[in-house]
Amino acid sequence: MPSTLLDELLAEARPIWQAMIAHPFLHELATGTLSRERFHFWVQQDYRFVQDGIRFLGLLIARAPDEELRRGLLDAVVAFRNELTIFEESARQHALSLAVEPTPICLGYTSFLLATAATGSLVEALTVLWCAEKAYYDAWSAVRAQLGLAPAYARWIENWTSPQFASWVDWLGEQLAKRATTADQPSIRAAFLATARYEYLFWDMVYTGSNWPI
Ligand code: MP5
Repeated sequence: MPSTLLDELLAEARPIWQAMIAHPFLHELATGTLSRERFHFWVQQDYRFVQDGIRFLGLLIARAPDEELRRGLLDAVVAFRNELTIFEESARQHALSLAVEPTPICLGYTSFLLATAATGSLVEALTVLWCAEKAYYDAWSAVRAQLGLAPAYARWIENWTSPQFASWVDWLGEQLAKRATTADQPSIRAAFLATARYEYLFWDMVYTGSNWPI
């Protein structure tokens, strides 16, 4: 597999990526005009996402064939665990309940992640993880470029734009690129596109308040 795999995936998903970065939720966040209600909805739903992200990593660690991959993913579990604390502290500060049901889109996305980790190939699972992390790195980097480390959002911005997070995303991309074969390519592309679409949908869901109709 050529080392351009990652570039090709990003190029194919570019329209989705651009729509994601330009989404009104991120635009309003970056310009300081996002309503508190919308931001709190993101806090509640993303907390659910990260909780399932830990289960996803657990499945992937169990399937990882070597120590290098297991240890890298184990470090990520610790980082995800620390993220839960950021969500919990923010929720406490704003008297916000985190005991909410996942919306259809949140549940769809996390179910897709867990199903891929349980029944997809190892490289498919690495693809969805790399895509989700890269999407957050790019989305929050765009926010940071406009807003800097504004106090209201500093912990989130710092979390997903730090040099450590950037290194983790790069490491993950390298793991994917070196393990993928040419035969894996169609399933990798499908997994990447589905994940990119879910990333767009997640921002859209928290912006519009999309939830179960009944
Ligand atoms: C991430 C996230 C990044 N928190 N939420 C969504 C919808 N996509 C990606 O994952 P992590 O575990 O917070 O680094």
